[in-house]
Amino acid sequence: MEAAQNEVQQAFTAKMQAKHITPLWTIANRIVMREPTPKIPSVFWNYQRDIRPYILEAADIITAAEAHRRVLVLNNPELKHGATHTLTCAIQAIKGGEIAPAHRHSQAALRFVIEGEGAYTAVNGERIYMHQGDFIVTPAWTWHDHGKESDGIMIWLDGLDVPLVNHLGATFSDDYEGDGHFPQSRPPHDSFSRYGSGMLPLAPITQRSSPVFAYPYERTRAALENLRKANDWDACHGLKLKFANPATGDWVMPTIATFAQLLPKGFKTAPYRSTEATVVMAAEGTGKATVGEQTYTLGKNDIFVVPNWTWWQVEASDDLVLLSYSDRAALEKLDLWREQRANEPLQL
Ligand code: GTQ
Ligand code: FE2
Repeated sequence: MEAAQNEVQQAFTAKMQAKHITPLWTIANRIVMREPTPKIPSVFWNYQRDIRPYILEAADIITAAEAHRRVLVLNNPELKHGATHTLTCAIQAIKGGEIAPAHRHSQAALRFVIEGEGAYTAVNGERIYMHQGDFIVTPAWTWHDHGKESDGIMIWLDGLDVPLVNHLGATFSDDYEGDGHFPQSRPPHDSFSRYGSGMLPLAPITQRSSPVFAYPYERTRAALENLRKANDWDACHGLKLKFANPATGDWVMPTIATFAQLLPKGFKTAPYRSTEATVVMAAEGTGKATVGEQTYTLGKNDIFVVPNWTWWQVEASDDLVLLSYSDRAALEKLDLWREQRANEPLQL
């Protein structure tokens, strides 16, 4: 508890303030709390109502070249930039004939593809053509540009560790000089064949992120569908898998953990909380999510935020597939990841 201050102590505290010094006894219980007290609320965006009309409107009023990235950032109401205190969530669109020019940055990025066909992300000159539900990786400091040769629009979710990296004061970025494209260096989907087919090159793999840049939804969905036959459900997660770096078994990126999850029709998860802050997108199906005091009705491509240390549960009205990402990969490296399952004591 903070000690109540008498007049002499108050005067002392005030005097110290001018020197940018604080007596610890006046603030102790605000800086070393008994448990995490999230600084952000949960948030929800309905894709059809809150996102789609506006990203289509953005596509009418600005070109990808002009915008550099045609992106609408989904912000937590408590933050200037970020869906959580560590991660951003944004919606990007590209139209036929457009190029989003190559650049690189120390922030890592992921994409969950929402709608459309035919656009690619090129990572270090390797094109990855995107399909609905695909999880695409843009490791930190890799050159990346996006493009679309065919007609029509393509829309996807971007998740980046911008608030985390910026908070740590470690942000760098660079624009590629030239016509927008980083030169094509490898055939499309080369990384998937080289590293993602259950085989690996003989040479050692040294990069810190997954050498695979695309985790196609087709494969994700088939894995979940086949595994449901095992009838091996986790009370808090249903059937939840992590996307993995095939060279290490670790998370795909050093800072961001990514997941795919199946909740079969009628399944209701038991309450769960952890120190990670998570952004969830419903890739398929319908259901209901309860996050803290809030309850959200989920449809395809709806997005919600689970703040750190907040109880949440999900109920599937239909077979429900969730794609999600969190700061767990960073927290684990700092030995700060903790979890608690409903009706289990907290073990720290
Ligand atoms: O596609 O390169 O949402 O650099 C934010 C920053 C997307 C991107 C974002 C970026 C990108
Ligand atoms: Fe980028």
